[in-house]
Parts: sequence; structure tokens; C-alpha cells
Amino acid sequence: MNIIVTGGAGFIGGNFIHYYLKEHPEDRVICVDKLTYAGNLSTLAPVMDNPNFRFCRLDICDRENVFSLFEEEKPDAVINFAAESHVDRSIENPGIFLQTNIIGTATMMDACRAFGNIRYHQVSTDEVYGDLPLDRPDLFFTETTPIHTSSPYSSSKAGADLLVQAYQRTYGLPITISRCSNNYGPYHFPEKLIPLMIANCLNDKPLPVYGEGLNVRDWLYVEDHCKAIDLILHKGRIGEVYNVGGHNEMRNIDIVKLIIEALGKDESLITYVTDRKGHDLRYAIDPTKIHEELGWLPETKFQDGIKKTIKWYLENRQWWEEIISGEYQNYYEKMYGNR
Ligand code: NAD
Ligand code: TDX
Repeated sequence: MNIIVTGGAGFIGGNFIHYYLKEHPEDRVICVDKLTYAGNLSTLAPVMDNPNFRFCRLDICDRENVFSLFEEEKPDAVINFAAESHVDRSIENPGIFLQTNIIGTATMMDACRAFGNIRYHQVSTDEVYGDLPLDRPDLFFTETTPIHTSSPYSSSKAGADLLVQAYQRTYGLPITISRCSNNYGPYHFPEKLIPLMIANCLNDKPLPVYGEGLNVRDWLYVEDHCKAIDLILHKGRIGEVYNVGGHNEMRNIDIVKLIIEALGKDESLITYVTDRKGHDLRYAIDPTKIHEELGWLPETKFQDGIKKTIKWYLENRQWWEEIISGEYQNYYEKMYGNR
């Protein structure tokens, strides 16, 4: 198979490309990525010389060049990871989220339609379901939970999901959608909670916890997410949505304390800062459908996954130090300077 993977220079797309080329050495992967602030070619360095891999710097909204690439590569499938992905940035600047996440999704699907009704998978998020109350641990998101979004980011992802479903119903495009919970692992951009706390801890910088740190996220090791997407691509039922997550709910403050302990630092680094606007309280996935239909279950326990992740950040300092020494400093000052 020839597959186009968009957003492959980012966190999950990059991990997916490493996973996919290892698991399917007979297939060819073409990575399409615009290389925004979140894209790093160093994430793809280990596969750059692989003859079954091609990198193509391209915006998924650039219709003309996307169509030329399809013409040239004749892909059998497309997996769309490319997105603006950070909730805090969407609160500052929603426009680019609508552009990439909605128009980009439509452009990729139009290309799939134009070149033979190509198989299309949309990488979505549990954030499209909004949030759950903290005092109802019995409630979980299922695939039939209504869409109910909180941030410009989640709204743009929900808009994309609706469009993907409309392309199936209207044009018969063979699509699937996965809605995953919070991922963590190697190559995670240090604007997100876990890598930000690891990097700040290692630099003895304050650890900015929003509000009281009581919000809950359902954490999944990134490789488990990659396995789920691989399964859905090959065995998922066309037209279906699959929730992906692992019954691994944790409060933000507990994650931060765990990282502090693992790195032998002091809890005095914790700084409570002004809460995120519209901050979702709790995410929790019910993964029954993907388990029963495709046999998927998360394989990495959080205690093991977080150790592996911290070890990766210790052993790959250059990867993240390069990021935080550049434009990231302006971002950090803007978001946290007076918070
Ligand atoms: P990321 O921000 O780390 O990476 C995004 C990648 O997309 C970057 O390489 C960037 O350069 C590229 N990109 C952005 N705009 C582009 C454009 N217009 N054209 C081409 N490439 C573009 O994101 P991530 O955390 O790896 O998330 C990947 C996908 O998974 C996203 O669709 C996100 O919504 C979804 N998701 C993420 C999580 C999570 O916990 N990180 C959880 C569930 C779903
Ligand atoms: O400095 C911080 N302090 C803090 O308390 C940051 C960056 C975050 N937080 C909190 C906010 C959230 O409750 O930690 C939690 C996790 O925050 P993020 O890492 O920004 O992730 P989240 O907002 O949950 O969204 C993530 O999961 C779903 C991804 O960024 C999305 O792309 C994905 O769809």
C-alpha cells in the first residue's frame, strides 16, 4: 500500500510513521507536513533514508499542490493527523484552527474523491464530546455521546468530524474516524502538559498548574494510539467512529507531582496560575467498541509509559532544547509571563 500521512512531523503522526514503517515494511509512506512551529524534521530523522519513505513539505489547505501529489503518488489511503492541536493557542488565535482543521480536512477529502474514492481516516479527539463532571466517575464518552465542544480547537475538530461523515453520506467516501484521549510519549511538543513539566523541572523552572490542578485527563501512551489507528485502517468498518482511550484518568496535579518525584525535584516548583478559559473538567473514554470489534486494548500501563517518556526526554535533550530555545520563548512569555 501507498499511504499519505499528514502531520507526520508532529507528535502523534511522527510516532505513527515510525510504528507503521516497522510493522508494514512492504508499504510506502508519504508524509505531508507544512512544518509549522509544531513540526520537527528531526522527529523524522530516523526514517529519512528509508526507501519506503518520502517527506513532502506541503500545506494540506494547498489544493493545487495536494492534487498534484495525489496525481503523482496515487495513494491507496490517507491518514489525516495534520492539525493545529493546542487548546491554549486556539483561545488566542482561532482563525488558523478553522483553516487547517476544517478547510485542510475538506481539501484532503476532495483529493481522495478526485483520485478514485481513496480510503480516508480522520484522527480526531475526545474533546469533541466536551467534558464530564468531576463528581460523576460513572460517566464516560461513548461513540454516541453528543458532540458538545468547549474551545475553538475542539470546535474545529468537531466541524471536521461532521464534514468527514457528510462526505461519506453524500459522496460515499470510505472513511473512518478515531477519537482518542490525551496522548503522551516521545516527541511530544513541550507546550503540552507532560513535556512542559518535564522540561521545566529539568531546568528548575516554575511548574505552571492551571487553576487548582484538579482537572482530569485520560492518558494513553502514544504507541497504543498508533496501534489503534493501524487496526482501524486495515480492519475498521467503513463509516464508523471508534473511541480510543484507556481508563487511565489522572488529575493534572498528580501528574505534575509524579514528574517532580521521578526527577528528584521539589514540590516548591509548583506555581498555581490563572485557569484556562472554558477549561474542560474531565475526559474519560469508554473503549468498548474498539475492544469488542477490533480486539484493541491499551498495552502500556501509565507507570511504565511515564518512566519511558521521562527517560526519552533525558536522553534526547537536544530535540527539545532546540525547540525551547527558539520562537517558543516568545510563546512562553506571552502565555505564562503575567499569568
Ligand atoms: P502536533 O501539533 O504535535 O503536530 C501537528 C503536525 O501537523 C505538525 O507537524 C504540523 O507541522 C502539522 N501541520 C499543522 N498544520 C498543517 C497544515 N496546514 N498542513 C500540513 N501540516 C500541518 O499534534 P499532535 O499532538 O501530534 O496531534 C495530531 C492529531 O491528533 C491532531 O489531529 C490532533 O487533533 C489529534 N489528537 C491529539 C491528541 C493529543 O493528545 N496530542 C489526542 C487526540 C487527538
Ligand atoms: O502549563 C500547563 N498547565 C496546566 O495545568 C498546560 C500546558 C496544561 N495544563 C493543564 C490543562 C489541561 O487540563 O493540563 C491539562 C492537559 O493540557 P494539554 O497538555 O494542553 O492538553 P489538553 O488541553 O487536554 O488537550 C490535549 O488532548 C486532547 C491535546 O493537546 C489535544 O490536541 C487533544 O485533542
